[in-house]
Amino acid sequence: MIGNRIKACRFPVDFSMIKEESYMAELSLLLEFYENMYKSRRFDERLWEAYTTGKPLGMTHLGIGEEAAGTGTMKVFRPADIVCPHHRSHAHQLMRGCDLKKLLSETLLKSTGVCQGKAGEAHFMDVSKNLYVLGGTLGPCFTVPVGFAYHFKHEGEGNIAVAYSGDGCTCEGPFYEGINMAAAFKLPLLMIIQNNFFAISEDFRKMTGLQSLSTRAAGFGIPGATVENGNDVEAVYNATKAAADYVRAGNGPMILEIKTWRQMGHAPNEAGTKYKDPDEQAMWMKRDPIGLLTTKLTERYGVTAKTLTEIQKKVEQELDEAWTYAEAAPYSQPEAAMEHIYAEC
Ligand SMILES: Cc1ncc(C[n+]2csc(CCOP(=O)(O)OP(=O)(O)O)c2C)c(N)n1
Ligand SMILES: [Mg+2]
Repeated sequence: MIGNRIKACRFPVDFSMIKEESYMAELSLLLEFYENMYKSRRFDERLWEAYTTGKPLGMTHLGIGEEAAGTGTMKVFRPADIVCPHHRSHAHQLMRGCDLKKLLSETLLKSTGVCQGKAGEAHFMDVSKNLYVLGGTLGPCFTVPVGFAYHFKHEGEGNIAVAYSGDGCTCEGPFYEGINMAAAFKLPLLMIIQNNFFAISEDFRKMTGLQSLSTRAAGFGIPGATVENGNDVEAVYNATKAAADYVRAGNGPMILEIKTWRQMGHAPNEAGTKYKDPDEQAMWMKRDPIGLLTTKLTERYGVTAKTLTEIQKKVEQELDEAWTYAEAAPYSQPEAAMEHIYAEC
């Protein structure tokens, strides 16, 4: 039962009644999750290797250890929903189907990137996928998905807006203004807090008086729920499905918190982690999301090591091709700076 692992506060669905299998389709879905999580892990590890060997990179934030959060949530949303991941979101972008070569090119600030290398990671926007990264001015950017949700409410076609935030960003004022407006107008907004415990070097339990950030929902008169082990992709998927169904049904917004763990430093150039409790780090390393899923696949479903190795080889080949493509591509030229500022009518 996922009820043991998900704490709900004023959530209208009784999680204790949802069996793990109720929303989970079948093995093929878990294998899809595995492929995406492995791809995201290797994407980030290669970026780390590039940084440590002095290759030129744009600003990047690695999601190593947080792959289940992006993968399990993103699978739930429809193509017409508008999703706004935060700055640590390669797993989210890959699961949404963003092109690997264009994603890597954008990270390397090349003209073959989805935004011609002018956005980089923080402002990555793939309009064809209805995906807009909110990674620039953290806080004010949360009012943007409220606008999308406002549009969807009036459009009336059952689409929802999804905003992601880290734990730290939930301490910014516009976060409250945005959610308050969404609550007041009963907008179809799902707010996902990807709580990796740290905002750069600050532990959220020192920044706030809270143990769980979804409890903030009570202050807006909306439901909130927390996935306590957000490294379990199955639990993440099930909870997100229930939450998205609730918002899509016209009940107004809700907050879903996914507790996970940033295994590395904040960013490659801020790689130190001395501020972390070593016992807590060790506990979460044992809960590595890919490790948990591998155990589940092999022990519960009898998936062989050979099958997983084949997936890994396929992913490595795709990544090799993407790196060759992106590294060979030119940077945007100065004259391109004046393009794509206004919509061309
Ligand atoms: C308004 C604003 N203040 C500060 C920053 C710099 N900054 C970038 S990421 C970050 C930490 C965010 O922490 P959290 O929300 O927990 O997300 P995480 O990085 O842990 O995924 C900060 C302070 C920013 N981008 N915008
Ligand atoms: Mg954080």
